[in-house]
Amino acid sequence: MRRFLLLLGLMLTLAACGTTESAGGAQSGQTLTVDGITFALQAQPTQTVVNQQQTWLVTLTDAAGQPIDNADVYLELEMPAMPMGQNNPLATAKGNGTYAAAGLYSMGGEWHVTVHAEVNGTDHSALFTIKVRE
Ligand SMILES: [Cu+2]
Repeated sequence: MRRFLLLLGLMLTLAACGTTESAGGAQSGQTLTVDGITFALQAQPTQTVVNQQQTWLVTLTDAAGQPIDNADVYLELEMPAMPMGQNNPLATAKGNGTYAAAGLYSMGGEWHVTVHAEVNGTDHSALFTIKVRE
């Protein structure tokens, strides 16, 4: 299963070019541009279900469309409705502007996923809203 997910991740990474939304709807692939940096967030599996281990793929590109590879990236997972404790998966650089983090949502409902990218000493962040199924 894990091997399959890794393979799937690779395929999604390759398919990500120019694709901001896929068949799974807005939450399987979202893009935001903040401070001239474009944050593309993809979840795997694309169907986001509570307490299911998943991978987030973040791809960073600069204003010229070039991948940003020198960032320190982590996610901040919060529910706007209630305090849920700290849940900040660290992302690992995969090359070509892509970073991968693993973790899970501990409750169904609406989550705010803030992607932090520290580039040359400055923190840039983009907030994504994700609906997690029970
Ligand atoms: Cu909650």
